[in-house]
Amino acid sequence: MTSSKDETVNCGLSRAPSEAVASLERVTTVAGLTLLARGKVRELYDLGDDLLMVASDRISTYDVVHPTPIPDKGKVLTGMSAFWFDLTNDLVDHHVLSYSDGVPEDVRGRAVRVRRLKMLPVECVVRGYITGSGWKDYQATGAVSGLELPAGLQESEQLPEPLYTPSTKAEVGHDEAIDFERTVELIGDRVLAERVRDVSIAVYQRVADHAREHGVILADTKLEFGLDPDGALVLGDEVCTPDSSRFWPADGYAPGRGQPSFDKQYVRDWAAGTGWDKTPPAPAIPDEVVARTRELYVEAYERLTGEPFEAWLERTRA
Ligand code: Q0Z
Repeated sequence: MTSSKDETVNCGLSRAPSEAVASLERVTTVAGLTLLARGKVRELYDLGDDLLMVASDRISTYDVVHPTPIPDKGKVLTGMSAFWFDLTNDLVDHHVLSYSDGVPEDVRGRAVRVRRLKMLPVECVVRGYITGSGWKDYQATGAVSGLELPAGLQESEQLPEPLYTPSTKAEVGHDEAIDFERTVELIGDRVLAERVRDVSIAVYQRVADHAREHGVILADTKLEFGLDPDGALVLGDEVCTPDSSRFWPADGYAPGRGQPSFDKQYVRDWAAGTGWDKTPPAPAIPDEVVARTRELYVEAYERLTGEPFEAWLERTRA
């Protein structure tokens, strides 16, 4: 999203993991692998020809990571992303190679071996509902990413059609909304920029339709693409996880107010209730809130994919 839920920290520009020891920060790395990049809750490793993307159990609310992990969160998000890569495979090729072969045993289930791509410098945000920074921009200007919207929209209202509202990857802080013409400049090829836009909308539509049939609204999502060595467009990163998207329960949805998120609302409500002012450090999460949040993640996996979470663990030999 434009609210940059998982900012990348380039290791060359930040502290190396071994130097983090003196700070309060806790950094775990996969034994024997070279860390290429770290997001707030994920890591990217060098596997030689390929890359390894590893999702942690860390959770952030209000853009701050809590010191307490949610067990299995990384596995749920990896499994959910795998399901969407598969569901959208006829629309666009993806970067996934394997969830088991070549994946170290200690991270199985929450890691994926992927093809190394040349990533495009654009965050491909698609919105089916007006919320978050899109709602803010609309209220201020009547437009989002240069697209004029009808007057009188309410917060969280479904848009007449899904909107492509790209952003740039900011080095630090929140991503910046850009219009389509800026993506043409950044990508350097109008036809490719059009395909990226059209595929983004098609992927959103496919996932949103599936989710809606399972009682879940996919309000918006952020996709990333890259080019393979032949110059073919490939869907990369993660697809429609709760960390890259907004999922709302369809039950109880009503425009005119913000909607509770499927996964994190429970932690957010608890965190806000503690009186925490939403500046770092985030508070430790009590056991009962951790347990309920884990349940909500697993329920989301099972509801959206239609299979027991155990099936994902078995398939990945986690
Ligand atoms: C993904 C990211 C993460 C931090 C680069 N297939 C690919 N080829 C080349 N680069 C990437 C990918 Cl997915 C790539 N990111 C985002 C993921 C931790 C940053 F797990 N950055």
